[in-house]
Amino acid sequence: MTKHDILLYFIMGSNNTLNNPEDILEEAIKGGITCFQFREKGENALSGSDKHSLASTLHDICHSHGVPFIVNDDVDLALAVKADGIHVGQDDTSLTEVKRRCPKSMFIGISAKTIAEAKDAQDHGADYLGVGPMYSTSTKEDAESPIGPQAIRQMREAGVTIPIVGIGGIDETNAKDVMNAGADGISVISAISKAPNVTEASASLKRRLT
Ligand code: 3NM
Repeated sequence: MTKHDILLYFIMGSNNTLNNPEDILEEAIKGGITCFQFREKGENALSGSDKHSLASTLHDICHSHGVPFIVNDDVDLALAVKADGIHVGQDDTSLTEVKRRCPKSMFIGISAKTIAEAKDAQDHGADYLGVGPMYSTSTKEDAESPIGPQAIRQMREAGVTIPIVGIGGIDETNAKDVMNAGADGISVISAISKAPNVTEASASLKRRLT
């Protein structure tokens, strides 16, 4: 995994859109997303074979376009569909356990909110960090209060060198501020999944990043 892969990191589960998730993913890929995370969580989230089946379909779409496919917080599913990566939160399966269970080729991302969490993840071999919420978000039901782009700046100053993607409430108006603070990319759900024109929203976000 390179820093380029997380430049425009799109996350979606079936409940983040009123449309067909396959179509949304295809349109987002056309707009230039560089990475995709399947995050099936919250109200009306799929489980069991329905979750597995959607993961496989979205994985196939990603693969046919050379876009890395990452599974959120479900090691069994990530292994079953041979995902390119797995993302875990601080309260999910520990990094040590994820590393023990997953092949070395599978990259591992972890959410970090504080310098201590970021350094700990770096020391334990995380491949990238998701830092947030940058701004207030209504997409994640249990999101904490925003920490702002300065949290990324402070992590960089404290010696965190692994790739960082900012997350939470990011849109066209604030994406550049997150990058300027030291992020290698931005991670979004609603700015893409709920956009009236998904391809144009993705392309437009990407233009703000470089
Ligand atoms: N994780 P949107 S915020 C999935 O702070 C997620 O770790 C967050 O959705 C964190 O782009 C968040 O619609 C929701 O704000 C991101």
